[in-house]
Amino acid sequence: RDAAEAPRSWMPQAAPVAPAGDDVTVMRTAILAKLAYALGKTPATARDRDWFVATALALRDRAVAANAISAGIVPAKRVHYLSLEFLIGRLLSDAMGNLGVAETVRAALAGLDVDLDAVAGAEPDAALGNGGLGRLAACFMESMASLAIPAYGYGIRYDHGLFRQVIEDGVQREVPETWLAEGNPWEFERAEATCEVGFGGDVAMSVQPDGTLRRVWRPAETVRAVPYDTPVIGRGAKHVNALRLWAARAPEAIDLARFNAGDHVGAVAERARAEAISRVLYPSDGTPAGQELRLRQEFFFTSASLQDLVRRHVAERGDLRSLPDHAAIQLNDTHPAIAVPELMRLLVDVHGLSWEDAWHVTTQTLGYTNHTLMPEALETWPVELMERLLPRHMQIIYLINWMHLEEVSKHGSSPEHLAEVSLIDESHGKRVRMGHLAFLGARRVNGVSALHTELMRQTVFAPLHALDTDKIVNKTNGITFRRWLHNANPGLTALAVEAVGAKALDDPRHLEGLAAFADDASFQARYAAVRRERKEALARVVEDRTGITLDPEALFDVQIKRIHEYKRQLLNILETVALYQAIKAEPHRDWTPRVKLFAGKAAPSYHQAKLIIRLASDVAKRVNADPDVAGRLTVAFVPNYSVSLAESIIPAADLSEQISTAGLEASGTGNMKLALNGALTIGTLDGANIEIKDHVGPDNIFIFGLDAAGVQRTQSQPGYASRAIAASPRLRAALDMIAAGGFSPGEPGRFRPLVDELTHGDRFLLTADFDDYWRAQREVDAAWRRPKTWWRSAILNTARTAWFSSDRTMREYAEEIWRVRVG
Ligand code: 4GP
Repeated sequence: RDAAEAPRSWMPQAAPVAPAGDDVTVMRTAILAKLAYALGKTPATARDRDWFVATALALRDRAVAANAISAGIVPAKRVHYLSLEFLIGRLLSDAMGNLGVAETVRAALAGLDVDLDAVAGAEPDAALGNGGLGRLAACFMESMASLAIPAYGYGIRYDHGLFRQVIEDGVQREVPETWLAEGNPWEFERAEATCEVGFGGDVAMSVQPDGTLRRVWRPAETVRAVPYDTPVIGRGAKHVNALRLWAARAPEAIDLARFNAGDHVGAVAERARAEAISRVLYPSDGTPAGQELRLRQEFFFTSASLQDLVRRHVAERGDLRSLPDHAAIQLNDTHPAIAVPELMRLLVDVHGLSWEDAWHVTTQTLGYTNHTLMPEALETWPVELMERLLPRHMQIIYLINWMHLEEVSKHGSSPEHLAEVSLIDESHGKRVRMGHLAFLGARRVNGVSALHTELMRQTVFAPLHALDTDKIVNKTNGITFRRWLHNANPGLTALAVEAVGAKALDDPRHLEGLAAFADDASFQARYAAVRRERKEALARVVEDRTGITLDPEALFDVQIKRIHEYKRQLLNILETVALYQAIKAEPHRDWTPRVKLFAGKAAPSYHQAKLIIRLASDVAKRVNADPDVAGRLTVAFVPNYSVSLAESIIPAADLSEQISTAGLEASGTGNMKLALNGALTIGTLDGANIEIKDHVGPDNIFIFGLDAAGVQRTQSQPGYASRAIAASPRLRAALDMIAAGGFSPGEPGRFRPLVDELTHGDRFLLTADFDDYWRAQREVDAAWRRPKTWWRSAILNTARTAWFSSDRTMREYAEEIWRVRVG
């Protein structure tokens, strides 16, 4: 195990949640019983991992007990959140926090001479997601449980989550991640609820007893979907939901005849093919899939989830026509968009509803959330592949499309318009537009920030929006404060509770009361002390992982997220190089000491992104070794970014880099986590940054660069990059140094592809924004030198970001999209 992820002395000792009067002895006995009877171990033979499993099992019992109260009661309406990704991280502190037993568990273990932090460090991260979209799903699950919204999360139980990132000489290497290697104590296998999912084959007609004809899909291949349920415990354990993840299994574990004939490998070939579906999380993030396996994954979990909820509805209510009254189904991006024809198939072909009734049920039940407008990330599937893998679904899609185009042409429509709104894109081979399909099948379609939603209306979905202007709504993202403040930053939470009362734990709007302390010198000092302690802890982690020593006195400037050109880590690195050159030129000036931290994974096949990681590492190597800048500038790329690493970086950050090209970051959620923990944002007017600025106030955020309209204007004027470079000696010098091998003396041409992209094209407008970014960074330097105003701004960030709680987001979905009761 990675030592850097281990013991975190901060965990629950300062936890704000009062011990629930829970008897330490009872807890200790429960843990010891699990250790003995579920693991077959004694305290003398138990490793940290064993203690973790025993503790998790003891807590799971309590979740089950809490759930027993609501189990058996059929709720009026349930939410079903379908997501190919759930980026959960560790669950132990969530479970302890929401069960209200953090102190009890710590004391129970301490009495056995066991350190809770070491035990917590033994839990692997459940990294069943790539980035923002998957982490959002995890925050939503936690908030729904805390708000007592009855819900199922549905996804895939990948054997291997997001790859482990190893950095060797600056180069990212992907190593398989093995979170299930020693089992998973949180989950229950529910083999009895297994579903069968088909692929391929053909479509036949069958005569029903009443003489009517029905189409029947006869799949050539069947895969079994076995559900595993993880309890999702809400705050105070008043409500528990389930995250139901499907594992793929072959109908026959082995071909015995083949095995006995001596073909030992061939005998399990079918099984390997079936189980490949839940083997690995698709490691890409925003690059075109184009892989049959990906489509198999999408259909696999969507079909199993729909079968599951349809079966439950029939058992509880009988008639499927009432499905929209009792079930809402949310499609997290287009990955489950195949739900539209699959639900139609289940309703019409399997349950005998009329097409009209089925379409009504479908379009009243489904909702669709879009997370990106980048053309390369909008899913389309070749018609040929769909026809081969899902022949009945392709027929249904054609029928939906035919009816839709008939309707559109009633109002007179040009062929160009019809081509735009069609479910089939015929511009380069025939492909199914999954975004269009989800749009037509959903009652509401939502964007994830105000700007993003507006851009959905104006760009990608403009022609469809014009046909139904009520359909697109905005639901600005949120984050769960219980993980990202209460558990990740207990020191700050304790300080806030002391200042404004424990009610802030239940309703973050009470954090606004902190604004009254923003100018209070002693409060500022305590707020700064909490930060200082987190920075020291982070410095230990970074030293451990990279060997780089950080000075906790310096300003900690962090950019932590997936590595992507549009997120512009390269802009940050260029500024770092320019700053390095400036310090070298005037080493005796009074520079503001800065630590630049980068962390994030690149998609394995995304070469430019991997080169950006390499540049960050090479710049770090040279800068950190140069005595002229020592104590003024330190750079580190921290490997293997994860939810757990985020939990230690975020409370330690002074400055949050949110510098995407305006119009391209749909929302961002790291921006919210960092602002909540009191880091000041340096950012563009993009995604939720705009709303963060509105909440914290323009004096407490550093905004720079082109806005979305400015980006569009600039992009329409070819040659902007060369003009910008010509106009900025500082940018030129930085680029020249990189291009001349200043950071790669052994291989001067190493970063040529990055420099070339900027000088010929610069799709993401780094050159256009560079000078203003430099200006804003120097403003940051100056602000850091005025501690009173800096801490004032930091406190105001914590006080004014309550609106970004995912509880608020979930309430809005519940009211306007799902029409389901909260609590
Ligand atoms: C991300 C967006 O890039 C990010 O802006 C947003 O905050 C997040 O979804 C949640 O809505 N998209 C993805 C993806 O992670 O895979 O498209």
